[in-house]
Amino acid sequence: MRRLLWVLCAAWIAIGGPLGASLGWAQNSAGPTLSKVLKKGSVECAVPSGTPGFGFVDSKGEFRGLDVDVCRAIAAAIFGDGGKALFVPLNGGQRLPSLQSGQVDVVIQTLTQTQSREAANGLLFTGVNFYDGQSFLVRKSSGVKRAKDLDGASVCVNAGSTSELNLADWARATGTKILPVVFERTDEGRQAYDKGRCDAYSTDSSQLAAIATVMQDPENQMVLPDIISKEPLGPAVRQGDDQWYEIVKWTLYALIEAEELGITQANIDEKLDSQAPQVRRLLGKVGDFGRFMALDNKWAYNAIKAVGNYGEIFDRNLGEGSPLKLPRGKNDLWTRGGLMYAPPIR
Ligand SMILES: N[C@@H](CCC(=O)N[C@@H](CS)C(=O)NCC(=O)O)C(=O)O
Repeated sequence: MRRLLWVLCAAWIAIGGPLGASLGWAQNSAGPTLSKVLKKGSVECAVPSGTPGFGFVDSKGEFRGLDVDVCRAIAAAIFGDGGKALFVPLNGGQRLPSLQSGQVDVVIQTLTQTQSREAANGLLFTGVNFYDGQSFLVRKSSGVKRAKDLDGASVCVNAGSTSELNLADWARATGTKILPVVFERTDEGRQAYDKGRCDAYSTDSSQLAAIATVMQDPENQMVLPDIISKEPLGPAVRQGDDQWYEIVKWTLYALIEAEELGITQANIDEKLDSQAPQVRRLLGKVGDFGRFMALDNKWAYNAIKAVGNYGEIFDRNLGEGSPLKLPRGKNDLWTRGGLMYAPPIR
């Protein structure tokens, strides 16, 4: 039996593998979404527009942020040009319908991966680009130090978000009396809190740290240390186009893998001469990893060259190189105790 298995396995490797690749078992012609993207010459991404660190428009009118850069990486993987990313700002409740209707090709808008967002909405999450958790923003002058101090408080929250649901769950589970004040538009909820309409504002804690900086009195803002939920944020695509799902998924993984392999935006051209097999595969020196997704074999090279590796993207937008200075924490590589782990590109 063992011998038979060995023979079958050897036969598959000898014949099936190479034959599969040469016969094109690998899907290497453009599927529906990639064809559409190639035809219009751009990738349209729903991204945040008013959340420093994740997605916002800077003083020069340029979109910046972690989610924005992941979109640029996808555009670069496809076109060799991060400038082919188009950004579509939406309110929280519009994010899922925008995919269903075909308005955008991918949503990368601080979107939490949940079971029902996939199963009930015909979507697929392609991975996690930021591990977050929900908390509360309060005014220091209110004296509130912990979530339990919020008993009887009004809390501004946005509709169409997991934040709204988590708040209700948390209030029920802890027996805390909360008055939720729900807003359709992302900016309205925040402004209402800023104007004193609510005692607290609740959403993902890293977003709170970011928006605290743009409140009227940033010094008086405090994010509570209590984390009431798990918010794995990441890109989502429509179900039914496996190739597009793979392109978005593996582009994100390529950015994470690049960090693990020490490939940066600055040294990537030197790394083209590396003899390390993993580096050579990632950068398209060997193998057909791009072509398997109907892309150029330099897909990952182009993505990394355009925006840097995951660590560089984090640092520039949210970490030490940004005004927010958020710690890497769970978003560090698995080799340093974090959760960022890319399956092998081979
Ligand atoms: N991550 C949570 C909640 C936080 C969130 O992403 N909020 C929405 C608004 S409801 C948003 O897009 N914020 C960023 C922005 O548009 O600037 C979710 O997926 O529902």
